[in-house]
Amino acid sequence: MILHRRDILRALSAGGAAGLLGATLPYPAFAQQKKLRIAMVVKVLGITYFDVSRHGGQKAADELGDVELIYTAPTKATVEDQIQVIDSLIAQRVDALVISANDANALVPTAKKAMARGIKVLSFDSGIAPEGRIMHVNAPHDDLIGASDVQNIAKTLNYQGEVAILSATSQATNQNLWIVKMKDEWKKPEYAKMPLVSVVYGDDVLDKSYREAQGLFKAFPNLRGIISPTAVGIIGASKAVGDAGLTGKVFVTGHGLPSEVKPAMDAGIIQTFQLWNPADLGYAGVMFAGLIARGQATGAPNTTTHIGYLGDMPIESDGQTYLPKLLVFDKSNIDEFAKQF
Ligand code: RAM
Repeated sequence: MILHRRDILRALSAGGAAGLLGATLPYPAFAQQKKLRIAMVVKVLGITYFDVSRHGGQKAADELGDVELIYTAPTKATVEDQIQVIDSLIAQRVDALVISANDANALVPTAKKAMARGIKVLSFDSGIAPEGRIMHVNAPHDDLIGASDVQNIAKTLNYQGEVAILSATSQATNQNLWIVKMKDEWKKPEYAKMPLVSVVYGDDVLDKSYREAQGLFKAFPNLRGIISPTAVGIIGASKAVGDAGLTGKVFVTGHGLPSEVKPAMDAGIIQTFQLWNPADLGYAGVMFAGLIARGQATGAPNTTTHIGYLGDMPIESDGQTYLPKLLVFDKSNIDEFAKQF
């Protein structure tokens, strides 16, 4: 077939390049979105909390369509190991990174390198410092979480007795912020007879958390409470209390998955503890990353983005969006939540 200039012009005005090439080539193919590869990098492998976040992330990937979700982490919750994991993802030229940071500042150079290559970098759960990420998808506000941790153990102990904190790693952004906020709450006069005696670190490792709790029993024979704001530490601390025959004397609270914490609550070691839905956190992280990578959101402070079933999520002036609901668990609701996560 010989095409004359006027035929070409007619074809172009009728339907663009597809009109010219004939009906066999579907025009929408030209408009199709690029397949995205989004990597979710958590603190460490093997933690149920992050496995639940991953499910949320996968749901977001499915809803975004044409997204491959890569879920990975180091085997130890250290920033050095996490940098290696991220470097290899940069080499694989992923489109976006959604990172739960083992250290807010030490990840910045690596995150900047990724961003310089066009990779969209977000943090979720545990933040990267602002210069190393576009935005941070956070749990509920840190001050709310920290204050509630102290209130929870105070209610159990009737505002009396020595309390220690058993955290995750000493560099974790989220745990360290919560500890700062707990200490703020602790300054209030109602806690005068409930002193904070020590802060120790179980490194998000069950064995180490267990041993750190045993160390606390030895060092503080009058210890009455442990706040463990980590889904691993709360289990290690509770097991140590039970094994040491201290049930009824030492009580535990903090952050944990209802399904994992329920036995300790049934045993009377924990009366109340808290969390948010980790699946929501992973869902929001991946959804924001996908929308930013596709140019459908900026992730900039003071903007609001519709995040699927979570609805409109505003990014505050600090570059963070927060989950709205802090869930506090006790005997009245543990069974219902243990079925969910
Ligand atoms: C631990 C992790 C995570 C934290 C939860 C509550 O498993 O450190 O970052 O958010 O606990």
